[in-house]
Amino acid sequence: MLQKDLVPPHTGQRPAKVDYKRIATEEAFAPPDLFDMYRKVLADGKADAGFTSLWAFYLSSEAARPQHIRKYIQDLDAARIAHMDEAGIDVQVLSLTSPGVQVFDADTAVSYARSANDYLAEAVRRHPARFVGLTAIAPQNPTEAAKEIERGATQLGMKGVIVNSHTQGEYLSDPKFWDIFAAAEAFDMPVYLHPSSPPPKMIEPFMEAGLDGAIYGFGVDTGLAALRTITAGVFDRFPRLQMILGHMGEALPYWAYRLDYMHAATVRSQRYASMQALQRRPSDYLRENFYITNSGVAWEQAIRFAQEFMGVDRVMYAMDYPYQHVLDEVIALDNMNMAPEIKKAFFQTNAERLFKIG
Ligand code: 1DF
Ligand code: MN
Repeated sequence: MLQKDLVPPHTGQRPAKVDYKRIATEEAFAPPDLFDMYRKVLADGKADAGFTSLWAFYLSSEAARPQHIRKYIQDLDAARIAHMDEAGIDVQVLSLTSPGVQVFDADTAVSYARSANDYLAEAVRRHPARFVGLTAIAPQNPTEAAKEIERGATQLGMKGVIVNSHTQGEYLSDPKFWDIFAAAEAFDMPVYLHPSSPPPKMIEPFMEAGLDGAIYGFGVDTGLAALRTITAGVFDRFPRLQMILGHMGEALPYWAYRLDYMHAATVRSQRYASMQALQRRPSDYLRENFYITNSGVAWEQAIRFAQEFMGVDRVMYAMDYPYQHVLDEVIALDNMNMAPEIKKAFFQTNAERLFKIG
């Protein structure tokens, strides 16, 4: 059936009580000093165009949405939990907001990641039934990032790792970063590959059209970052590694046929030294080494396609609070035409299994 209005209309209604838990898996927070540090990076003129476009806006705009985000992203207590209760969100899987520490110099990034992780772990200790934490890392120092993954897993009770698409123009497909994947695999920590703005070499045509942010640039850069890990052979080297992509897999499920066809053709014709044969097809890695969430996309047709392609065990719910805090989206997802056990897998049990919750 043709769906006319993709974005649900505002009804002012609250989600109903349901017989599954709603676990939201891509929910952002910012410690109290993060914005001061971001302001300093902006003032120093050191940040790239993507960071500057994003955070100069969110830190200074007086429009309603950025004000809402500034206010609630810093709360890890009553205000956030009141919003969760109102939206019927039982659990938030929390991560340091994008681009986290990846905009800082290496030493600052390493030390700030530690303190942000300590801060998050405290919040999870205060609200153990409501919050789950992911470990933020500084790819600028892969050795320290690997140690922080271990500390998160063994001392802080973290359930995964958060990292954003690129680090000052460098992608995790570069083997110099692979200690990060080794640690994530060894400690059984899924890696949420979250968007950030495209890097300087890529951003100009996005910026001139106003498309660098969450509307499109985020997804393009993050899909690219994920695809690069596949084609670089990360999952041949770390076959048990699991990664998570938001925003319906940053469109990669829709690309899967083309990726398989063109990867095979390119390898056969030996066109690029950087594109070598893999043990499996690109789509196999997507289906065996990735989970995806619907963050920012409360769209049944897209979710059903993803479930068909990925399997119903690999598609999870996310709200993207506070960036996309829309109760009508929760209602729309509750009302998806889907077998009850599949809806429960989407909202609850897939996240429980992957993040070892409860
Ligand atoms: C936005 C969207 C910003 C997402 C985010 O972090 C973010 C946005 C700075 O709308 O500008 O995580 N998102 O994941 O869609
Ligand atoms: Mn997000």
